[in-house]
Amino acid sequence: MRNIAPAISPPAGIGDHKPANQAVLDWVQDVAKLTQPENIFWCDGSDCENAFLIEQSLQQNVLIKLNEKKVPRSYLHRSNPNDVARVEQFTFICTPTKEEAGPTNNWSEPAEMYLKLQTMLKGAMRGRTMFVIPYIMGPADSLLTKVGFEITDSKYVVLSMRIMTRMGDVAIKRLGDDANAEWNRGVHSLLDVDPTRRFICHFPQDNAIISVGSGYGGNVLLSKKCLALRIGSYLARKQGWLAEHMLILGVESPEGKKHYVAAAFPSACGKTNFAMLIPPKHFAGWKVTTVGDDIAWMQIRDGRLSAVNPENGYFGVVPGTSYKSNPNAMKSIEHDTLYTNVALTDDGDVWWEGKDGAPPAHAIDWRGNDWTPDSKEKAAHPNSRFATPMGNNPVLDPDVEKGEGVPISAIIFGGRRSDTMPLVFQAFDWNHGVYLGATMASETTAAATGAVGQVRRDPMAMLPFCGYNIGDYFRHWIEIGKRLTNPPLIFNVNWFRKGKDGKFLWPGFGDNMRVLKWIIDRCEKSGGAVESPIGWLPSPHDVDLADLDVEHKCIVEILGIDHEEWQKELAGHQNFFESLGGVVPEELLKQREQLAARFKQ
Ligand code: OXD
Ligand code: MN
Repeated sequence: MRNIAPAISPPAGIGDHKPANQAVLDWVQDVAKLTQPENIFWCDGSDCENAFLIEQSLQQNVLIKLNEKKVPRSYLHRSNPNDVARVEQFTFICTPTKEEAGPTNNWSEPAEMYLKLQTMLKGAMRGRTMFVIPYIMGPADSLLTKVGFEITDSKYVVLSMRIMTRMGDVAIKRLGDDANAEWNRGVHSLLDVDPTRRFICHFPQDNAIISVGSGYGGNVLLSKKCLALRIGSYLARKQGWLAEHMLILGVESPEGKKHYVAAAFPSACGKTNFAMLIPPKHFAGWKVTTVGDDIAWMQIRDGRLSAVNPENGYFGVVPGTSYKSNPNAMKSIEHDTLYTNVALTDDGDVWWEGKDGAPPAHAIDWRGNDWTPDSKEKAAHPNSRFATPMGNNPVLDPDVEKGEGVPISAIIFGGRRSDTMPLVFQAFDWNHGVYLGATMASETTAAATGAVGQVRRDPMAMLPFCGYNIGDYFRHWIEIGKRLTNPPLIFNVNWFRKGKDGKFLWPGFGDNMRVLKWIIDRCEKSGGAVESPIGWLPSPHDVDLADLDVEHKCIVEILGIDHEEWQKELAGHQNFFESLGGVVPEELLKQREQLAARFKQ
């Protein structure tokens, strides 16, 4: 199998960076005793370690080197075709009681799951190298920053973690030698990449994760979905902050006035595009900068929410990325990038559906087969990915390393909805905003295995990522609101509404700046809006539509609401709340009643 590779023997000075912390040493010994690797490689995240691991990965066919002139210092990895997305059905929250995991998570009793996983891990790393990766999530000097260690038998994981996290000494230093310090224990083994032996398990009470049987990023870069969101959300509730599936962007006006906005969209709904947005010509002088494209950790500071991006890189969906859709992403992935499951052209370049220019006459597809434009199969997998350091982003926000984070003026919720949801509207207040987040829905995408295009409720885009009972999560949001003296305004957006002809009503991408500008106007108390049953709606003249080539009737349609569709939506909210079996807080049930009543007025 392409991603399972035999042990490597590093030269002296590489792979021997053992930390002093006894708790880490004991844990690593325990895992080694169980998995029986050929050797242990202690990572330090240095350039020479990286060069060594890349060389070994090339020799063992874990990586393919790309054309140095076209995509310098970049590589292609092909995963096992059975292993290309997150596996929500095999993702578990293992808490002492089922109630703690709640109605939206798969649950297992911790002792039972530990036993099952230990049985699978017995001798699993025989003949392989076991890597120990120290990393931090968050800026080096932030109070929110967390230390993690990931054990893995995959070089691809080590190389990806070096891009996606701040890895090495910075973590060892931050942890220090206190054996009781808080840190996350992550164990990953590819096993034999068999979907029937694939489990992604979280033990929030132990601050521990065990992931087996997969090599796909979302399942195995344990820093990301597992620590920063599932364990992170559990810690956040305990410690009084928020761990959210949100991008963070900065918007600066030509006069130099800056706001930060956090936005929760489900997987593969354009968070990376929105976080790197280039305003249209009409908005000359406006600047959008990226703090993060996937995860926000937010704490209360001076009565406001203040956000940091815990990650160090972007793990983005490749298909559809082009100079037209996202020039900043294209510039970010032109060098020093690790690609997974895209197509390889005959001149060693990468290609995917939706890239600028004509398709190549011949390529090798993501499975390693010959491909031509006449092929029935896609050249790149729909969930093929890039991993690229955030330092590559030409519009990286200058405050991305600021430990205290950036102050959030607005929170946006949004999903992929063909109907019902208007382009944008504003919640009446915090609890109404929490309701908008809690009832959010979106059409499913290729980021997780399963049917694509089905509408499902995905509260705060956290359905697959909330590490505890969703009812308690809603309650935590309501409690946070009570502690904010200057709360962000809350909005809902939908770039994906379609007209009767099945065509998108809104061009999206850079033109989303027009919506962002209205949101900023509302934060500045200068933007107009009309009151509607669902919240504050802009009328066409409240949104700057200059130079926009969209028919007025489409604008009216996308900004408006259809009362019949909303009756169905209301029933959908009720069904969803009922499906959660009584965990939904009173405050949100009341919001639903008030919404229904407003439609009757
Ligand atoms: C991601 C996801 O990879 O949400 O960010 O699936
Ligand atoms: Mn995501």
